[in-house]
Amino acid sequence: MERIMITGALGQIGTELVLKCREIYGEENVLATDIREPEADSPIKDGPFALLDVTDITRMEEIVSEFKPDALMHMAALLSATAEKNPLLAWNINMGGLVNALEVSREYNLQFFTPSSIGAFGPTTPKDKTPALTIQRPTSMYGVNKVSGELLCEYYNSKFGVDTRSVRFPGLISYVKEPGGGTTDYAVEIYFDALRKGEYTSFIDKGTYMDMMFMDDAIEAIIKLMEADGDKIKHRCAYNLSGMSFEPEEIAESIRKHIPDFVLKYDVDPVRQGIADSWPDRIDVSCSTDEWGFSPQYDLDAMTVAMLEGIKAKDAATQH
Ligand code: AKB
Repeated sequence: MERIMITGALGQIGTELVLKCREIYGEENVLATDIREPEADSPIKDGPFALLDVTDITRMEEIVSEFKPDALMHMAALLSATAEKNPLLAWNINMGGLVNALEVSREYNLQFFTPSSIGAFGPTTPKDKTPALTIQRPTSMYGVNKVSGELLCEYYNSKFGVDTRSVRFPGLISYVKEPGGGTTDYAVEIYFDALRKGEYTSFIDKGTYMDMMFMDDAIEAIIKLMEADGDKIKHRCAYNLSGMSFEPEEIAESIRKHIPDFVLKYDVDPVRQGIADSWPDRIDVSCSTDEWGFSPQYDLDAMTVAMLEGIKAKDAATQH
């Protein structure tokens, strides 16, 4: 990769991906695109930016032919809870955007990355040590989009030779840009509320295990997978990724090592709880470790330290 275009650049993953890629490949070589303008103080403004609605293929082609990237990272998508509230919109954005991005990659010979998710699994998938190749019968619209997307990436690789690469992300935990509309978002909100209010009300119930990962590990993984030799990439649909698995009481315990009086309460949202219950408890990442060297650095306690320090620094910066 030398010149990269990123869609959904103002989202939770996109923001940190753009900043890291600019650090590695040079500011002028990473084009951020999104459906809205960056805010006045956004660091994304320090490098090239273009407005792009990913359902508009003509505009996408225009941008690609001007910027001349050699890689496209397609991050624009609605997350699980939002998709469940508006399934048709989710289909149009998640599938319409993806097929446009794949078409443009085929036409301009771009290396391609897009994330899948643990949402691509469903209630009939093995819940523990879920293998990379297994039953995928999701019951949410987001899951339907993700399985279809995985198959579409595999198809563009085998049919047209597009160098497609993808991972199934677990819940991603970060403080730079907060997520929106996901089932795993409770595990981000809990850190912000722990520091700012000393308590948090979780919409996900006690005892619900889901895979999670700290954002730094997620960004490292994307870059490592994209830079890996093509002949090591045996799976063109998506690789399982995870840094840890926990339930709400365990993250609360980790927070109490730093904020002893932290209080965790529950007000369970049936929609998001239903989605969480249909996902695996703990997936197996050995395929990613063995084939292209995936090696996450953060466990729950290390992530808690990084999150609390990061949010404190962010809050201090906005107070000055
Ligand atoms: C969501 O909760 O929708 C996402 C995901 C796991 O894909 N964070």
